[in-house]
Amino acid sequence: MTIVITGAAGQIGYSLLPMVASGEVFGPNTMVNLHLLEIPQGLAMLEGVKMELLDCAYDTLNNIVCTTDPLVAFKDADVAFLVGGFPRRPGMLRKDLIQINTKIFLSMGQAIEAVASNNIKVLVVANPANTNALVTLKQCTRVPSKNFCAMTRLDYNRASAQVALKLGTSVKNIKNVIIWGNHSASQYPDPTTDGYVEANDGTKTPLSSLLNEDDEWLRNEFLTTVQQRGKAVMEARGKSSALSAANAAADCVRTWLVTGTKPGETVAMAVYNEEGHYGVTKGLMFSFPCECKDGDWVVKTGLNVNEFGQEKIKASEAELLSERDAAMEILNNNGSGSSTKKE
Ligand code: NAX
Repeated sequence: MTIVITGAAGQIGYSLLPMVASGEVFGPNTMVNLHLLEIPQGLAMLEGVKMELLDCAYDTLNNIVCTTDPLVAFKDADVAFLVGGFPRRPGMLRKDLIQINTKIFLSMGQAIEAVASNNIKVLVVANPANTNALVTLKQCTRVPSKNFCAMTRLDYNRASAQVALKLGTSVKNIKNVIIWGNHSASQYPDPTTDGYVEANDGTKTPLSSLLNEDDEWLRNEFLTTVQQRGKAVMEARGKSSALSAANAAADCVRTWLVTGTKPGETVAMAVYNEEGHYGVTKGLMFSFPCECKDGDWVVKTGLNVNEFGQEKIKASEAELLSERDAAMEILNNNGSGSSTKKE
């Protein structure tokens, strides 16, 4: 398989590369060719990372290409992790972040359209992840919109871990926590609509019955902890949450493309909302509970979201609509609107 990792010399790249190269994501019987994309300033560091990867002598690593040319990176690519982007600097407005990254992801989408495999699967990690993914997929006519996903798996892992801590149980027993919406502070982490604890003997207890006495925790401390976790890690470590982000990217792609979800279980993925699920505007990249099978995902439908949850979903939808409008305006002003392939 040919796997692209953009921003490969960055922090998340450094944690993600060993997971992809060692077989931890695609399994011990799949040989991988790594196509690593950087900007010119990152290339020297990337060469150092390549040396280390060679020195790991992974059985499953076939070949490494380091490049600054997206057309080389995406050539015949089967899977892409889009991690490279322009980071939000102190004092920078989200609008400015969207402006710079829209141009970057326009070029990623154009390269995918030009040279990638027809069935490439793309996970967007770089922020603003949902809108970057939308900009990318809009450039592609050969590749179905279903093949693009923005990462909310880290939020799902964070939320599941907080619930496990609260209940004093292992995180492996916590199932079907939902992340609704944007990978931003407007997301709605929701353990009680469909979540449950699965005991070692298989008994399932709904999280709504275990946490219902504690509305205050659910609606305040829990929400803020998950929504602000990236910032808290940044403040404590002085660096971004690269290890847990890389781990989540690996989890997301493994579940989506390799293992699938177990029957009845869901994970969080921000996917192209073609159907208008849960009343959310069609055409946004929105995080929903997803079931995965045979390299595909479906949104789990029919869940009953309470009024509090519906308000939160609306708020995140509003943020995504304004991000989408800002990105589309930039594409239009850039002369790329008319060449935007998908409406
Ligand atoms: P770093 O700044 O350490 O690395 C980013 C790398 O991307 C750099 O090496 C840079 O040279 C490269 N890059 C920049 N523009 C590029 C381009 N056009 N083509 C190729 N490479 C390019 O950031 P890191 O901590 O690795 O984070 C990467 C991205 O992940 C950021 O946008 C960050 O906001 C986002 N995150 C997303 C998360 C999620 O859950 N979706 C969580 C973690 C993280 O905050």
